[in-house]
Amino acid sequence: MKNILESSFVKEVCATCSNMYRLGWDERNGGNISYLLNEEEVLEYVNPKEVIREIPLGFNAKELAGKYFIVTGTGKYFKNVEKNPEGNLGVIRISDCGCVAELLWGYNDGGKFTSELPAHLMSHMARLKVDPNNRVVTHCHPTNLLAMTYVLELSDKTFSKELWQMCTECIVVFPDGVNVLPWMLCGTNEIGIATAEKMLTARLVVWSQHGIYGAGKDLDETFGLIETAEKAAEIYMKIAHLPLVNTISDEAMHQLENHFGVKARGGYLD
Ligand code: 2HA
Ligand code: ZN
Repeated sequence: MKNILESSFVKEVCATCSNMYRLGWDERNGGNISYLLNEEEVLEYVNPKEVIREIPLGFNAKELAGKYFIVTGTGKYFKNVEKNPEGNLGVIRISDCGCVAELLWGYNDGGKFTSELPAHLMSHMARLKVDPNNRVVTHCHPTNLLAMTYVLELSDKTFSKELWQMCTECIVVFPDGVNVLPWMLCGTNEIGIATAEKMLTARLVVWSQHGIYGAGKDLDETFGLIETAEKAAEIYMKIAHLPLVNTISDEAMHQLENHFGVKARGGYLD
């Protein structure tokens, strides 16, 4: 068995948690990451027959049976993940029944996966339906995106268009826009179901007055997606109270679509 601390997936999750912490998106125990691992790769580091503990999921994830994930732990601080990966992260396999997480490494202080695992695994199931290459789901609390949910109508189209208009590259990075959920109780199966539903049409889902979920094919892409939306939100919050003199027109958005070979969400542009 190779040393899992040397694996690219542990190193990348550690680096991502530190970056997100430093950007101020993950105060205290805020935020969580789940990363669907390639079976061949993970089995270089863990013995699939040595299950440390079985942890009930509290919902059914049968579509993900047999899949391996690395997941941040509940109550853990992103700030500390890099210093102590084995205490703050876990590698789990979803059991055949889809109702139990089989712990193969990590959570070594007796801990368990994030309280937001329903939203994570349900989002994985949803994204895999539209993009078989999706591997990462990330949740965090980016300051400006959160601020926007206090001052803007909570509609998918309004949010998407406002963000697209704040930076030229936004429509290229997230042509599907962002979807928005109203305030809901976090850590529940209900918010998981609602998030997954919204994940069918966009890779970004805003949780009003709470944070955001992003999904993508790897950690870099998912991080970059949230980073781009948060940058746009920052500009929005800098200008929202000022008279708007210029913007990016829908005509300009069409030029961007053509030039970069992307297609904006249907019905969002004139
Ligand atoms: O786990 O961010 O939404 C900490 C959170 C809950
Ligand atoms: Zn949160």
